Amino acid sequence: MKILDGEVLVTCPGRNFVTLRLRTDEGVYGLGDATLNGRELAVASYLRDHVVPCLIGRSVDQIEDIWQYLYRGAYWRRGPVTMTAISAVDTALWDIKGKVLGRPVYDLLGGASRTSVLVYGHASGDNIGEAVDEVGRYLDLGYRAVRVQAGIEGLPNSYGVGRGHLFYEPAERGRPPETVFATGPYLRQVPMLFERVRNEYGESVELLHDAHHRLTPIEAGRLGKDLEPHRLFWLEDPVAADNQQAFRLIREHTTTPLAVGEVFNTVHDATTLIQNQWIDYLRMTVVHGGGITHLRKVAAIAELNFVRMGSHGATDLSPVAMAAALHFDMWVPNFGIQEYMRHTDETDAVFPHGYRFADGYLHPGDRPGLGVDYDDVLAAKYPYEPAFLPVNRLVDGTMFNW
Ligand code: CS2
Ligand code: MG
Repeated sequence: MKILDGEVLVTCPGRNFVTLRLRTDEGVYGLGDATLNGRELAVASYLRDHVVPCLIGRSVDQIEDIWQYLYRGAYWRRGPVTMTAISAVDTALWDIKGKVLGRPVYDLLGGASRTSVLVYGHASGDNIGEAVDEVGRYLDLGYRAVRVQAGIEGLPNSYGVGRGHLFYEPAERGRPPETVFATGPYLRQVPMLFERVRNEYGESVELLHDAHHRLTPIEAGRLGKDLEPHRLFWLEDPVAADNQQAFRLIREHTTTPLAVGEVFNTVHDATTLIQNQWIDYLRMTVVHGGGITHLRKVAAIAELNFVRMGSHGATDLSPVAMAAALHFDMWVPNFGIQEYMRHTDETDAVFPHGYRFADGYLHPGDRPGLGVDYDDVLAAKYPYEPAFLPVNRLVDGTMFNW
């Protein structure tokens, strides 16, 4: 069976999504998410202009060889645009293989290692009180793990704090917005937030927090230490992810578990972290981490170094990426937790899917392949709208995220 063509589909049912649909000469098609938040059209062009033309006529049986061809054959390796495009092709090929064989993708990877996938939701509030209330809302929905974020007192806006209930979207239409950050108030406030949450809801809920790369290593060490009494599942992205060495210092100062990796593209972004066991959870996911073919290798190296996987699952990852992550999570032996931000009804309608939430867990379903589809008619109602992720500055205007 050969690749006949590849369509790059762009739609905006509330936010932008790029999807690759590969069709075969025998009428089977597979889907891959190619969404890179705020940089969507760069991936669409890379796929359309540089990748899809090289795929026509290739055998869909050769998933590994096609991955190697696109990665090693391209001369220009790595980077989020390239790797998101490769991920989309790889995911679509796994979807096709599952459909051809009549099996869900997790079965092809080695079968289920668990009955379903533990997920965490996002409780956000403009202040501590609102965020604490929002945790209760998630517990009522059945979540067993909740990430908690609150706006920083005295600041007009803070990155990573969702607006409204249940949905979260950091990108904004038009030119990139700017958000401000104040380290001192943030470091004082976060331990108070988690003290309140623990007092209100007790010990059984798993709690997580995302620092969104805004601290220095020693600040992160202090935050981790201050959070120890509240027993977090993880502290995510304490520092900018470029410098893997930074995690050594954090590790030396705290037993709060550490997670990083949503912006990583290949294993080379994480080898020092993994080999030194400076992190507990690696947050790379299928869509930005080279597809299922690459991520399974990354997970194997992590497994041998006692690092567990904890896939990124924000709303800017489409239901195709969510499904791929869930199949991966069902199989991967060193699984930790899966992030799960709910998509809007409009998005769910464009991408009908088989995964289901119950009692704090998601199951990918047992449809052949990934179990996700794409509704062209609905998608056509939502044309692309330029949107950007915010730029972060300190209160005095300094660009940071060292
Ligand atoms: C966040 C993301 O989900 C997370 O952990 O860091 O929401 C991030 O802001 C977006 O995915 C960026 O596109
Ligand atoms: Mg994050």
